[in-house]
Formats: sequence, C-alpha cells, structure tokens
Amino acid sequence: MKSLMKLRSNLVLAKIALTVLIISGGFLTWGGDTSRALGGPPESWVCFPTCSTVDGRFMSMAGANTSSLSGQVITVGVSAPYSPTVSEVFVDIFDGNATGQWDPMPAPSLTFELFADPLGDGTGASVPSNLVTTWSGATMPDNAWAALPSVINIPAAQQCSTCAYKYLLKISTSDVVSTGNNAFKIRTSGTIGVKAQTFAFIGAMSTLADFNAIYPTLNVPAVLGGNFTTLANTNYDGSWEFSFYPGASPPSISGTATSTLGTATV
Ligand SMILES: [Ca+2]
Repeated sequence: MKSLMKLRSNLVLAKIALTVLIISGGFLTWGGDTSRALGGPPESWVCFPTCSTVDGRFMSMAGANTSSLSGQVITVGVSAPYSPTVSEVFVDIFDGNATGQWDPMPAPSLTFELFADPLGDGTGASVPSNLVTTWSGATMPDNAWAALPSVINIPAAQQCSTCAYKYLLKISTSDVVSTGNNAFKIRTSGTIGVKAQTFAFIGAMSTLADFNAIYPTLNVPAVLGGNFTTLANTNYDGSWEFSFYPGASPPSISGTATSTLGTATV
C-alpha cells in the first residue's frame, strides 16, 4: 500500500449530494494483507467507501425511473493473498436492504454476486461456473452490517497455485420502476479495488434517524426551534478520500454532483 496516492480535500462536495464518479487509467484501492486461516471475522476490516456506520458516506445505485445515473452495474474487486493453509475471505454489506435508513424510497433492491476472477480484470464474471455465491439485499438488515457467511477461497480464483485469490463482486438491480436510490457499503477481510468505471456515491440523509446519526448532538427540538449551532458537530463534513495505485498510466477522476447544493471538482 506504500505506493498509494491519496486524493483528498480537492474533492469538495455538497453536504448532501449524489455524485457520479468516473475513474479511468488507474483504479481506486483499499486494504492490506489480511488473509487469514479459518476462524471467524477479522480483527479489522477494509471498507469501501468507509467503515463508519454513522458518517452517511455510501456507494449508491439509483432506480431506473429517476433522472440520475441508474440501471448501472457496479463491480468491485476483492482479493486475498495466497495462504498454504485453508483460508477464507469475508465480504459483508452495510445497509444492503432497500428500506428504512439511508435509502430514499422507493429504492431499488440489489443483488450481490461474487465471481472468481483469477486475472483480476473482471473477465472471470463472464464464466458462469465462476459464480461463487449470490446474496440478495432484500434479506440484509437495515442500518447494519450483514454478517454474511465467509467464502472459502477456491483454486478457480487463482491465476496460479500460489497466486492470490481474486474475486469480482458485482452489484446490480433488476428494478425498473423505483425513483429512489439504494445506499450501501462494502467491507472485506481482504483487499478492495475498483477499476475504471462510472458509479455513484452519496452523502445520504433521508430519515430522522439518519439525521441523528450524522448530527449526534443535535436534538429534534433544537431543529424545530431553529438552533443549528450544533450542526458543526457532524460525522459527515462533505469530504471524501480515495486512494489510487498510480500505475503505468496516470489515473484520473472526475465527479459530477447532481445536487445544486454544491459541486465536485477534481
Ligand atoms: Ca436501509
């Protein structure tokens, strides 16, 4: 991870804004060498975009019946280093459901498919037999991490017998009518990488519970009375941080805030 280049602060967003992120050249990446033997969840997680359950920062997929980026497929690479012993990798989803907190209604339901992707370039997802497992967002808890069963690392996810295990997590929806958007986060015991693609992320706040999570010291009566002095104490300050592998070709990132509340400049 020493070669990572971090981009921060020059990505200035509105306090609450849906933003489309376009990546080309390099790719976003998070994580460390956390492969481990069987025995339960890791002591620490690698998350995208963050591990916090109260900061409002999410990836987002909008319903097809809305004037935003919608109907897209988001793909996220997950890898775990080779281990001579049997090892597993965890892939959990936060707020994978489509109701309750963080999901402006009606939000599209999501499907999460994990494919073995030995080359780490996404081609593994085109081989039907490489499908490892499928999770339905409809079965996941609201405002909580879905404690999904671990995935036992399989040879099909390796380019060679001692190579890292590489998977592709494909997030999609078949919903064609929803006008809301589904906000979610990903965490893994391995490493996360997002290759060149367009996807949306959001500073979400759609329910009173969301509001109280983001502004933990602001009580409702104060809101009704117009005393907003405690708004400064927030878990979401509008900034985002992304890390890049510089790679052979210069990475680039561009963003578009769809809200009139602010703009993204990168
Ligand atoms: Ca939710």
